[in-house]
Amino acid sequence: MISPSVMCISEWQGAKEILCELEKNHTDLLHTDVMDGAFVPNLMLGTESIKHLRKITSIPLDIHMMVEHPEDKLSWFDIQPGEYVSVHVESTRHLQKALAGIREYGAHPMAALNPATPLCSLEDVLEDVDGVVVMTVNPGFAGQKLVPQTLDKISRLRKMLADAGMKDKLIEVDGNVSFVNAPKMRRAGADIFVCGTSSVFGREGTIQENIAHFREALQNFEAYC
Ligand code: S6P
Ligand code: MG
Repeated sequence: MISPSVMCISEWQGAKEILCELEKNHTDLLHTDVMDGAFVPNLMLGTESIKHLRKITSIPLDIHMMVEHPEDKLSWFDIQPGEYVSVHVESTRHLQKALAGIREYGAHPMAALNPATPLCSLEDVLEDVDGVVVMTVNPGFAGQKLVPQTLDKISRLRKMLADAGMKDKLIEVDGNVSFVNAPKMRRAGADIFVCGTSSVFGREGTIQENIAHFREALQNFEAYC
């Protein structure tokens, strides 16, 4: 699945057309970053913007909550069945409660990990998630460089899930998922790819061309690695 990142749509005036273009190109999800200025050093997409987004696009949201104490804030977002919602392991002392709360809305609970957070922190919530978001940059900003050791982390997570008999759990990758890095992430076992300034919203090529190029690189990942 591909999940273009809303924060990388720079032209707000043309945002609706860009969203239509993403729909026409069968985008699976719309990655929607929420930042509170505390968990990460940035502020982004508030509750009203997210409600508005749902009115202007039919693409299911993939909400990435980079906020402190997300369990107290889930009710602010009008979470819809079928949406993906990720909360950070580092952001709460009540991770299981936050994940169970997301499930109650009929959404897909996802646990997100910063680059430095070890995989063992997930061991006791694997049954509560539909997938894991591996941050491949430190969260907060678009346009950053891959933290290289996260590629191996994706492979280790894929093995950890297989060993636990949970092959169906999804791995989402977020951060510098470029035309060069995405095939390596696919080979390592990733399933959902957040597309930002490194790919779909890169300066060269139209959205249509970039999505086609990106899908081709994922389908034939071995040739691109
Ligand atoms: C970053 C945020 C991401 C970015 C995305 C940008 O904290 O969570 O979802 O929007 O990583 O993509 P790129 O290709 O510019 O790194
Ligand atoms: Mg994100």
